[in-house]
Amino acid sequence: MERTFLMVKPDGVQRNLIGEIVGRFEKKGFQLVGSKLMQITPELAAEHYGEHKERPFFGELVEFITSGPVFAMVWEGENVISVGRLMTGATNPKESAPGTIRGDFAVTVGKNIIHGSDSADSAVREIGLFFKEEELVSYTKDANNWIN
Ligand code: FUP
Repeated sequence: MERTFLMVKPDGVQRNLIGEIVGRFEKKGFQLVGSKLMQITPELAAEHYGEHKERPFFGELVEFITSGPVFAMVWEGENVISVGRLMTGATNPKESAPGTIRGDFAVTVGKNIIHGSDSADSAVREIGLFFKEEELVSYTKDANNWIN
């Protein structure tokens, strides 16, 4: 089953959007297989955003992502990488459609609430950067067994 790395950025944590975002992915039908509230170090930030290291906004990006706790998650499900990106919305909230997380909650590209892996290779790389194998769980759900 496909897995992706999603992360509520410091602005999303500060604005109390963790529950909203987790709820959207749960209700969609994806399964949470790992999560943690954590502080990103400058070293991890530089590694995570390595592809942007020559870009003019790199310094600000690292400063922002290390400015407060983030909520890192691994989600599992059919096509979760591409559907997760759809649910996240375009990078620039000016272009992200209403109904997407960025379209509903963000105004500027600098503070755009959520990160989501953009490919299968990125997902593997990012999950490995943020989580140890033993922090991820595989399980099946059967809600009817938990009512009585
Ligand atoms: P995304 O995959 O949608 O998160 O976007 P990118 O990987 O292209 O960019 C990562 C982050 O860099 C964005 F979330 C915000 C920041 N960024 C800027 O600040 N300015 C830009 O022009 C592009 C990206």
